[in-house]
Amino acid sequence: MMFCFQCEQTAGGRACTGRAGVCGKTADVADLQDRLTGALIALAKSNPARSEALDRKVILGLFTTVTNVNFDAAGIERAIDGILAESGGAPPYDMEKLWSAPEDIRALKSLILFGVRGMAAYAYHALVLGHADEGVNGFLYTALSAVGDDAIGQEELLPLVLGTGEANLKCMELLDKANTEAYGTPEPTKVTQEVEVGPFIVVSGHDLHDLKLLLEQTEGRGVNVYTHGEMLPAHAYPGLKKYAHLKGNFGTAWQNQQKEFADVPAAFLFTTNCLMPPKDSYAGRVFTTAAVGYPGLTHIGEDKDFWPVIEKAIGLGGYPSARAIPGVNGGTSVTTGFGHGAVLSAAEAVVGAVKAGAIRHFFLVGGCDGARPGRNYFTDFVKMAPADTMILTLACGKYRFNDLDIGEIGGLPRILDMGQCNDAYSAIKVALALADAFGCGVNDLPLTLVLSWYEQKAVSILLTLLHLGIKNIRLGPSLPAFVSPAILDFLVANFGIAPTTTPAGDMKAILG
Ligand code: FSO
Ligand code: SF4
Repeated sequence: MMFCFQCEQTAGGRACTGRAGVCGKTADVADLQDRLTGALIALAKSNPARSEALDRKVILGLFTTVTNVNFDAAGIERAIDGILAESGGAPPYDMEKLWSAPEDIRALKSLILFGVRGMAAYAYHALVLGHADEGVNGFLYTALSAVGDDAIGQEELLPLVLGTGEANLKCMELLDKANTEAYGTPEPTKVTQEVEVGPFIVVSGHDLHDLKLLLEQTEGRGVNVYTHGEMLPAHAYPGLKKYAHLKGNFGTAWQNQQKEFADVPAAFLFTTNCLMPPKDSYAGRVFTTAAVGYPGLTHIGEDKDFWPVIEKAIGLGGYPSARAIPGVNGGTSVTTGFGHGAVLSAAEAVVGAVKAGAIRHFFLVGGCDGARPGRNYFTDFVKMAPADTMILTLACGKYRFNDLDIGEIGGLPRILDMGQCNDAYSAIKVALALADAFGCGVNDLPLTLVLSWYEQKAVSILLTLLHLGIKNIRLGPSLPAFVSPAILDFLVANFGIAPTTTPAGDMKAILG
């Protein structure tokens, strides 16, 4: 029987244990993902001779087990064989030992394991752009060894939990460097949600390198490219927006894909999560690459020859007339590109606006979106935010409100989209710079973090925020099932983490 409780939509708020998880992962695939994790742990414990190639395998192995990435048993089996071949004959660690460990040990090890799974996704995106960090990669082995250490105690695990956050900060910084060195500093950019006539490809996920390769391969072929989900911030990078056939953004957040992709005469490419089991009505048009996999879908391999995707788009032909695919609030355009480069270049004006009382408070309302009805909280919260407050946002949770026009303060839109989830790094940089400008600590700023979480990248980011000592984060729509009551008490006592309640109640508590 499967056991998985790594994401926010886990069954009954406890664990997915039946024949399949809420995400559609079958028990067989869950077992294989456990076996892959067990093989990675055995490898880490065997003190292997590290190499770039081995680090890459470990990074990809961890990334493969993130929610909504890989549902393909055959592909996961190959990954297991690849890891076992490196671990000197050591058998995979039995993950049952982790799932049945005392609940506080299990909670701490889960925070570490899920945190490094999320971090590995970022390490992978940096790696394909030629950037790696020994501190980051080395930590993956340290973390895996600790998860597989049956004698380790809470005192040793706690620093590793915060250490995961520290390593992830380095990793997000690395990815920020990789992205900006490759494609330039993001600039504020208005993105249409209207699709033009003619063949088109919709690219989802976080991997800018895959998008760039696809843009090169589609150039001059009469095939337009649209971003989806977490790929939206790509429009802000000079090195990507220069492609005239990168036209706009299609649809909203990941959980709406089964509805939004039906009957669309286009090809879809998933470079990362969040892939949902495709419906028959459009499965023949969905392609995967890198760590993503689903049985029956065409996978674009390491050669990154996207011709099957392009050919499919040409065959489907696109819409016969232009069509708007509005956001969840009916808006037909969104703005992105307010990373640390853009925001810090306006820092003087922002600091001045705070001092003059034009900006009373900043909210970072960001994180993942998901299917739970309670996630309306985040739309309502932003709608309710007073006119003298700014909303910083990032990741796919922003689709709850990024098509709203809630005005400007001092020439800056009140909603500033900082980018993908990994661009939490930008938010951290901005917060540290503001604290510097005001001569105070980050916790003394007029800034509150209201975070939505779904999968393991959000776990890694949360741990980074805790590592930085950021307090009083509000987390929703529900708290992680893998955090035991005692560990939650610890987080509340030391970091003031609070579950979201109601938008009005939280707003009142924050602004007084
Ligand atoms: Fe969303 Fe999915 Fe970026 Fe996540 S598309 S939920 S935290 O993968 O990674 O925000
Ligand atoms: Fe359940 Fe989430 Fe695990 Fe999928 S990833 S099996 S939904 S806990």
